[in-house]
Amino acid sequence: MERNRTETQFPAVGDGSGFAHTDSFYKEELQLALRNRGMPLEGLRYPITPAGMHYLLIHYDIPEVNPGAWRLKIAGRVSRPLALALDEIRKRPARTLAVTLECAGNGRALFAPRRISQPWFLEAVGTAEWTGTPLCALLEEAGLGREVAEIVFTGLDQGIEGSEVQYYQRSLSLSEAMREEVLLAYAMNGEPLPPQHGFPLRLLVPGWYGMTSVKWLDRIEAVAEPFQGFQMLRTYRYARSADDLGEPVTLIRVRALMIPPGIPDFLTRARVLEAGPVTLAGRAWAGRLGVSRVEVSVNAGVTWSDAELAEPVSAHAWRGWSFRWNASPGRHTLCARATDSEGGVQPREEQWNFGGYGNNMVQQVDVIVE
Ligand SMILES: Nc1nc2c(c(=O)[nH]1)N[C@H]1C(S)=C(S)[C@@H](COP(=O)(O)O)O[C@H]1N2
Ligand SMILES: [Mo]
Repeated sequence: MERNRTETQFPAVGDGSGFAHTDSFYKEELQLALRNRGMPLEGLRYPITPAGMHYLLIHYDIPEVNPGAWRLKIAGRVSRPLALALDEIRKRPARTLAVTLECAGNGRALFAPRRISQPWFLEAVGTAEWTGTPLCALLEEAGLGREVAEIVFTGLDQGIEGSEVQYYQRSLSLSEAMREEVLLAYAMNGEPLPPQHGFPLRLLVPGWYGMTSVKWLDRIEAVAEPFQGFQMLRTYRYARSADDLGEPVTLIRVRALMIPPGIPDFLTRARVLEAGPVTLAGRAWAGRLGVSRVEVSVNAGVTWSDAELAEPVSAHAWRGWSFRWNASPGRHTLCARATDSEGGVQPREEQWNFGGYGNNMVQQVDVIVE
């Protein structure tokens, strides 16, 4: 498609407000949820999430790529534009990093009202070992102009959002793009990237919410002005309303999640466990910061006790926590909350915003002890 706007009106979902006010989900939300799976929370057991269990978020379609013909273009305000084949990228210095990735919309479906979009509860997270070559060295080789302010990353996947026909595009400031941990990744958990995770090459920006890590890279451009594309200005903002620009969504906020204890009721997923000692466990992460503390409450947040912390899986990944609980018969609401290394703590109440981003309020797990 040559045009970049469409006049086509697509049918409204729900009452047309863009929000849902009940616990009933629309078929459009189910359709997105089936395409973009989450990590079952028992997957928190694994320090490195098996690739088939890692969450997925794909705005449009997974693009078809012919790896032989594919080239990564590095262009814009550079003195030596590059077009690199996958083999050439794989021959460059490689780094493998364990990185916890979380979608900025994780927790969106828990907001009231909820934005009609990808309806995550808490499962849009995972940690993989990504192998790739550092972006900074490639940019240096291309020779950045002194006027360069940002680097723009464009994917091969095309779709329509807000009437704009677009390729998925995000930018980073030059200083963020030049950080040593930013990778152009071609492998996940030691295997070539699966199509759904960005084959043949994706950006990986540790510490940032997932939208920054552009998949199916087509080109990287150095620009002199802040990039004002749809995915920068019209979405991924902490805004109060459609007219409010708000602040950009950037780094991952502190969060702890719990492996649901006991056994589930098939349909409702309600948890049932036996009275007596039980180890509650999970993982916690804080984007670029470390996690300094995890606390557990077994009485819906009335009182809190410190959990034990395991070493982080890597400098860019989650760390395990565990807590011994002597479960007494009855109904209990379990909570875990993390504090980051700067003292930031997860809120108990939702911090509502228009797009449904960054909802790191404390998780509650209802259990029935028999
Ligand atoms: N090209 C492209 N890159 C993309 C996306 C996309 O739709 N297209 N989704 C982004 C979002 S919102 C997230 S959360 C992460 C998800 O990465 P994963 O599917 O590998 O977990 O990819 C990001 N990169
Ligand atoms: Mo996302």
